[in-house]
Amino acid sequence: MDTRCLIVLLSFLAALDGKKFRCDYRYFHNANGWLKLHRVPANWAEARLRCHLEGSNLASPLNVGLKSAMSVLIGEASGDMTCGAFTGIHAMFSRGDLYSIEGVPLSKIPHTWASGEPDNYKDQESCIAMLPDGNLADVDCSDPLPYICYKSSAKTMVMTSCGTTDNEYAFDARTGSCYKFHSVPRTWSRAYMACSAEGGHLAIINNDAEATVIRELFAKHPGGSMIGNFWKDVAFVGFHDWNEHGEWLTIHGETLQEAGYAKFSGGEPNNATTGEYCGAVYRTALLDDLWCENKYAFICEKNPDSLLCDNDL
Ligand SMILES: *[C@@H]1O[C@H](CO)[C@@H](O)[C@H](O)[C@H]1NC(C)=O
Ligand SMILES: [Ca+2]
Ligand SMILES: [Ca+2]
Ligand SMILES: [Ca+2]
Repeated sequence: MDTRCLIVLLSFLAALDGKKFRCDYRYFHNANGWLKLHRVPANWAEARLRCHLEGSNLASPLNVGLKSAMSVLIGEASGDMTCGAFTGIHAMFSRGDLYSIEGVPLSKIPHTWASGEPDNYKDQESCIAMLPDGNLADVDCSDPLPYICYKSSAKTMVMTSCGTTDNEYAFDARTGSCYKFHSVPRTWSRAYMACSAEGGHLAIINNDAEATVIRELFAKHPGGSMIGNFWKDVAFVGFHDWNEHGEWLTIHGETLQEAGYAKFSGGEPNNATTGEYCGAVYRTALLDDLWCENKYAFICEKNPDSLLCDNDL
């Protein structure tokens, strides 16, 4: 094989690598995995959760390869990133005990501090940011910063027909959508975030066939299969009163009638407890209003193609 063929072959393999996890992540050989820069600043806890929900970890410069990949991303975004980006290094569990998300202690992470750091300013700095020059600083976990998520390529992943490596999404030919039942309960807003991070959205029931799909999903998740002290006969889905109490619209802005399914359960919506402004379904797939801040199971829906980014088409 001549060199030109080899280069073509290698770049082809690199392109495949780049698609094995998700197209919004970029593969870095020296980091042995995929990274994604989140430019919209978030506090550390939100950043950790979003990476987790995307199937990755808030990135830390665990080795020189990861550090250089993170520096590339921070460098490309510099200008809006003079304060750097959050790393996964934190002391959330015990002040002063700094570990990466993966549990690697700071003493085992090669690092240099920016001048004057760490200073634990006002005794309020329990998270570690990486500056554009690669040096670290301790910062306030509640101040929003951009951040980077990392997915190691150590485990092989399979891209399913749902356009994701998350094999909990299952395609249903009756609707042409993929569905995932989340049995880890979350508030409605966190449920929305989880579906969005997975490349989907809280399920929108568009017809009776889809209501049947939802009923069958529930049947596969009997109450006894879910861990925790929450009501197991309801799940959040994609409609809301958009804070105009009284009118229900889907998260895509349609009335329930326009969306194609507006069957509330008998007596619902009843605006019980402290006011119920978030959309849910019973096991029957009949609709219910629920208190947004309570935690319940939820159902995500995903277009099988929706994680294809523009540059893949
Ligand atoms: C729902 O209940 C809350 C609390 O009781 C009340 O303040 C609110 O006006 C009710 N909303 C509607 C649309 O009935
Ligand atoms: Ca500091
Ligand atoms: Ca739908
Ligand atoms: Ca209700």
